[in-house]
Amino acid sequence: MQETKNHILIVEDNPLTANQLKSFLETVGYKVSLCLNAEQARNFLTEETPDLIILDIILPDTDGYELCRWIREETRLRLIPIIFVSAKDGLDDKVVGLQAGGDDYITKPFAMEELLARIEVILQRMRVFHELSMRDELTGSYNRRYFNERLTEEVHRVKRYGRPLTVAMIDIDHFKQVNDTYGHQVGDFVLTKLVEFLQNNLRKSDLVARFGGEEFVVLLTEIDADSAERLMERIRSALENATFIYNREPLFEKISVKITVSIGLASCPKDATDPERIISLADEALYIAKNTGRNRIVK
Ligand code: GH3
Ligand code: MG
Ligand code: MG
Ligand code: MG
Ligand code: MG
Repeated sequence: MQETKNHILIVEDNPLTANQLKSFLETVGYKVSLCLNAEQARNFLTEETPDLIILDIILPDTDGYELCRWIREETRLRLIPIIFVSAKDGLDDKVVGLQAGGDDYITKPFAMEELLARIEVILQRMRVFHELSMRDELTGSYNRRYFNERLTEEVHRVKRYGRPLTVAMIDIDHFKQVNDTYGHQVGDFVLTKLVEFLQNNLRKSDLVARFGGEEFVVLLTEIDADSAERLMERIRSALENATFIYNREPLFEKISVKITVSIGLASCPKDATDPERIISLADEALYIAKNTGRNRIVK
């Protein structure tokens, strides 16, 4: 069914309703957490980021509307789908719920099947949304936003477990000439091929992202500066010897393109332990690589 179990938070003060719902959702494969009031839910949400929240409105402390508004104001939580489940069945109640930021509203008593169907529609849409929001459209690599998120997480891991990471900033040399010589379409093709090349020559755990234009960044986990330099040097040299062949329609004329790249490296914790600082050090190293002849690595 689900690849990784989706995590649903139920906020419901009636223990009987709450537990029925919980065991039903667990039976169909969800991981379920339960909070019996708004205060508990707030505490839970400062630690955890569930995939969806089922929210009762009448709670012993703050009401569900208020909790929903609070969730919508928290950056990390604001996109979590919220389904109100309430005995309040007035038109006004529903409108207020949706205006507070609820994605859906279902009245008690309800059929479990209906709630489940609504949950699945929303989660399916969220999966598509997440997939799109982390990818670069042209190359299919991760995008800069996703890279930044992951770098922050990985830096925490470095601090916790002490295993280093290295960031490689990669910029294609004289890429403008590729566009000028062969046209933008071939340029786009080369960008896509470069991503493929990097992914094929890196470890599965390494993350390739498009940082902007013809600049890419690789997040190399559990690897220090020296090993990362050896790894990236192999890639730099393999790329220097590779030829990308574009079949230009309609005659499928073969266009051979060769590129080189300049690479700047920065490692955590050796060079810096702040994500932004790591990126700017890699960028500075890249700048030096560019100014000392290109087609080289600087760390
Ligand atoms: P350098 O060695 O100094 O990096 O030279 P360069 O020509 O690679 O660098 P410059 O910054 O002068 O030019 C980058 C070029 O990359 C210009 C821009 O049109 C091209 N570019 C950026 N994004 C895309 C894209 O999505 N598709 C294509 N085809 N070209 C792109
Ligand atoms: Mg209640
Ligand atoms: Mg360039
Ligand atoms: Mg550039
Ligand atoms: Mg730059």
